[in-house]
Amino acid sequence: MAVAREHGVCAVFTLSGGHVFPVYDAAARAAPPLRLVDVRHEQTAVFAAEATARLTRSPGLAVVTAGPGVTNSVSAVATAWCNGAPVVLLAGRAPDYRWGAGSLQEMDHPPLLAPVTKRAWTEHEAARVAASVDEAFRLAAAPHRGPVFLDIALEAIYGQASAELPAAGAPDPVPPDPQDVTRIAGLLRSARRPVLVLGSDVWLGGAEDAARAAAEQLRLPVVANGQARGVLPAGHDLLVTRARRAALREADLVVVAGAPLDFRLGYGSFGTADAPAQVAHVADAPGGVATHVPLAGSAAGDLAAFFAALAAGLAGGGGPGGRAGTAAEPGWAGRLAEAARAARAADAPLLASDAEPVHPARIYGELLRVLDDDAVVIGDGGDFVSFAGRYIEPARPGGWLDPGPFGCLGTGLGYAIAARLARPAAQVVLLVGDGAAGFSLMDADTLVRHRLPVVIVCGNNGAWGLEKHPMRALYGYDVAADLQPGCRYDEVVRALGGAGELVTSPAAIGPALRRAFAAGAPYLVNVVTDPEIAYPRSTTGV
Ligand SMILES: Cc1ncc(C[n+]2csc(CCOP(=O)(O)OP(=O)(O)O)c2C)c(N)n1
Ligand SMILES: [Mg+2]
Repeated sequence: MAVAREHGVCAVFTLSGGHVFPVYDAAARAAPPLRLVDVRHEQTAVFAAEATARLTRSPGLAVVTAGPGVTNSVSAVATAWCNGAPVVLLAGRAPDYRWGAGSLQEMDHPPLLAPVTKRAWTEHEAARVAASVDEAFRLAAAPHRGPVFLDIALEAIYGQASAELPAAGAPDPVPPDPQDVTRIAGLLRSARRPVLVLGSDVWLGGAEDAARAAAEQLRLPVVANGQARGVLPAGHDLLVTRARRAALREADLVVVAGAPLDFRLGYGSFGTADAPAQVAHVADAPGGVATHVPLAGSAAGDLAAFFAALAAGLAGGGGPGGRAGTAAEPGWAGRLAEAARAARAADAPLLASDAEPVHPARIYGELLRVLDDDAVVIGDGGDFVSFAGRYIEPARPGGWLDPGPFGCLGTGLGYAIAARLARPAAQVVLLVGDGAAGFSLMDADTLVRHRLPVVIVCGNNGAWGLEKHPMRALYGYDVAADLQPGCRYDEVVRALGGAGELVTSPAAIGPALRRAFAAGAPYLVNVVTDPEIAYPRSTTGV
């Protein structure tokens, strides 16, 4: 635990099991003790560790018992893997001396975890535990970040040994190759309609200020994804996320930094069939540069260094488009800004919808009135969360937590627990679908036991909406997509010691949200919404 603390760990997320008691003993007896946050499902522990990493930008730690403790963690580890989140998962393991004889929960875990971690291995020697834990943290935190798994054989974890504490300290950032940056600068210089796409690694890599400065200096329209949402605050004249479709279609050059070129970005194909855009991909490590699309430029390395070098490379001069030293089309950025403004203006009627049953957009209309700039907003669900992504434009980076490309339902309570701990003074709002709620709502008990007030807004359409509507569209009918209409998820939270209420009319949403934020307790606002409203979706991810 001393090693974990050296790496910035303040809380250990866990669910008890005898294979890991020595870890608890070390945390409890440390001076000061390390906070143990014991949850109701291992998945929640790992999601909480992941969200800690994504919010604090230092590694998160989850500790689970052998066998089912590990297998229950796998979906959350895969989520951290897909999100590039530095997470260390420490696990117990059946004893070596009886290996093969069938001990309780005997399982060789690393092969299960290897495909979704940077490394998964077993420590067998008590004397080497400290060094292995140190290695796990270093590896998790080095770009491209990700989860690391270490299990410790029973004899080793219960064994006694003294070991030197490894010296702390992060490795120096590796800047991208200057020639690669020069090439991208050249592309930008001659582009007429450039767009800059920012992804979560911009935030995780501490490059948000450099990215904003570069975008502003070069007058680049910006589309922000994931945790980069907020790098340019809502209302910024270069922020064109709401006009992303036009921006990425009309662009002649798209520079994507800190995000993979996956389904969320049309697999890296921009422009039109007749006039494809050039693409430059910038990743925080060489393995992250896309290989499935032709790239006009690429760079790998520290993203803050990339943006600083790019801005320096393009400084000075004067171009026809008003963008220093470039060939940008006059009015390009302004045109997209206008399209983004028009999209926002077009939202107004739905955000204020008086329809009954409630239109999900109205929930966001009400939420936007009460959200602070530093709020942490978490989405766990289908259509309900897609609406959130459309309507909520964060004021600051790092406060938006969606499940990322693995799309795993059930992140909600784990993320909320971590958010409350990481940002003690900020509003924490979990937006959860009624379907998604089923995966983790029992962990409202954890919020209660650990006195972690968060606001949970359940978009309750009585359905797995994001499956129901597509199945209907494909087959003309749907099965296995209905849930109980108006189910009292608020009563679940009340039964667990929190608070909540049911809302069935649009006018009641605002007052309920205000009560929830004022409650100082875990509070679920259960809003019954219209099951017939489907999110207007253009991508399926397939
Ligand atoms: C663990 C997991 N199981 C299944 C899915 C498939 N899935 C994606 S969205 C969705 C529906 C979510 O329903 P709900 O949370 O109620 O949100 P809604 O779409 O109704 O707003 C399902 C089942 C998934 N993404 N993750
Ligand atoms: Mg639903």
